[in-house]
Amino acid sequence: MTERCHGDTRPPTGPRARTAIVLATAALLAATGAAFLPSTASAGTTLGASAAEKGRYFGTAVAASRLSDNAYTTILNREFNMVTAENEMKMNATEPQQGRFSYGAAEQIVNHARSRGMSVRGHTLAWHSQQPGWMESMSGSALRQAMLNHVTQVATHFRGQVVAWDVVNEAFADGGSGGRRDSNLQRTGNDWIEAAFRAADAADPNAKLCYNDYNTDNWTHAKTQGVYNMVRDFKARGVPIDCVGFQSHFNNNSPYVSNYRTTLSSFAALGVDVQITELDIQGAPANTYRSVVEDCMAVPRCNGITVWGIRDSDSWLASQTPLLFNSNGSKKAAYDAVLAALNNGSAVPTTAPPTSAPPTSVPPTSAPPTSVPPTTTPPPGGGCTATLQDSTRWGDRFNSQVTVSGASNWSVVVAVTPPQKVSATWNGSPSWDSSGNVMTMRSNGSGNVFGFTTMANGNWTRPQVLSCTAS
Ligand code: G2I
Repeated sequence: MTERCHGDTRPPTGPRARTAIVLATAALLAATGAAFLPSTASAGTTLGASAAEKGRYFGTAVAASRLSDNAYTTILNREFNMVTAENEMKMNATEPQQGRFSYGAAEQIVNHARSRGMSVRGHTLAWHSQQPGWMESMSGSALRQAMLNHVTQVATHFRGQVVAWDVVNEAFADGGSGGRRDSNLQRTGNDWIEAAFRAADAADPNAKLCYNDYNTDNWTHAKTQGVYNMVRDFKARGVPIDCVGFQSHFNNNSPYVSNYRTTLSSFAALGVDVQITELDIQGAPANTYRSVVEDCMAVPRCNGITVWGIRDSDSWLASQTPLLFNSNGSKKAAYDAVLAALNNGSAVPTTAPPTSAPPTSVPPTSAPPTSVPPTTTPPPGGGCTATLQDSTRWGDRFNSQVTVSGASNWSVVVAVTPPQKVSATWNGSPSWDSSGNVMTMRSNGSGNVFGFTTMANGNWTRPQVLSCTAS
């Protein structure tokens, strides 16, 4: 069994080393019981901030071609802290000719996201659809080799930049069989999926590796059960799988059903994270969006939700108006329902840091976050004061909150200690120095309290406020 730290950018270690860390953490959890934070309502004002306050993410699919649209990027940068490339990391985009890789459009998205403190989900390494022409006509061991080489090359290229990969997408058949979908990849042998996971594991040991599919939301469906049995088998045999993605394209033919929560929690009970990866709902009924978010928030291992586009006009199903923003960029009723459900939801369990990497400067979680005194920027003269307060801590990361006083337009410089990395921010506009360790956060009209998530990467030193400048 292997497991990865969400957003972990440490250099790869051997699978066995990771196993030891996870077993130690699991043993600790089992001994102490999962420590749930009280489900008090929080008051995030954006989707990403509200999700991050609960230890989760809220993401969207992004098309590189839309990054030049100012209305689009304004919403993207304000609301989301996870990004999936809608098409740019698919096999036909990244290896258009065999052995010749092309990453330009994908990198545009990755750079846009990561330079603003958002994380990236990779979609997708192996799929029967959107294959490049040269691959579509291949079969047998040549195809198997080409697929594995693709997985290895692409996962290696993005190592450290992608927190989770949809390693294999949509490999199960629709209908009542519960079996695999016929495809050129499937015809290379039933073990093609686990081979892809092992190749991805070798290429990027720290990324979370997911199986992703659609119409797997209804617990009673044969397809859902087929995927469940595969994941159970993988966990039993030590195939390196960390997460299952539920696309959750809901429409009149494939509606949301109330056993969705059972589906999420049943998969999570197998020892994988679950993520909602491509959410859209025909007509965007607020109640259905609320139910979906509540279901995720009720499952501790449901660690993030991604909607498949920002505005209705960005959707692959634009005529169904299935998203959270109108085509003019205004928030829909479904947006308010989602934000409220995030703010009312439970935080994921807190866990002690892995025992193999003890905290260096902060005592373990037996001391509640609020008992640590806040630090205030010492140097006066900038025209404002910034006070950093510890917030929630998880096994691999922690949140900090900074309160600014003395100015309504400000910029605050914060430093983290390598190998720490900031993986998400909210209520401000961040920029970074070339080391990636020093973040300048500017006010963006969201008030005078901003926050950020730091991946500890083994170092639990509290981030430092270096300056506060009124502007
Ligand atoms: O079909 C919805 C999603 C189902 N799950 C897997 C996802 O990867 C898939 O995304 C969609 C994209 O949203 C579409 O944008 O995948 C489609 C292709 O399977 C994407 O459509 C393609 C068109 O078919 C192409 O003609 C077009 O060139 O988008 C391309 C880029 O705009």
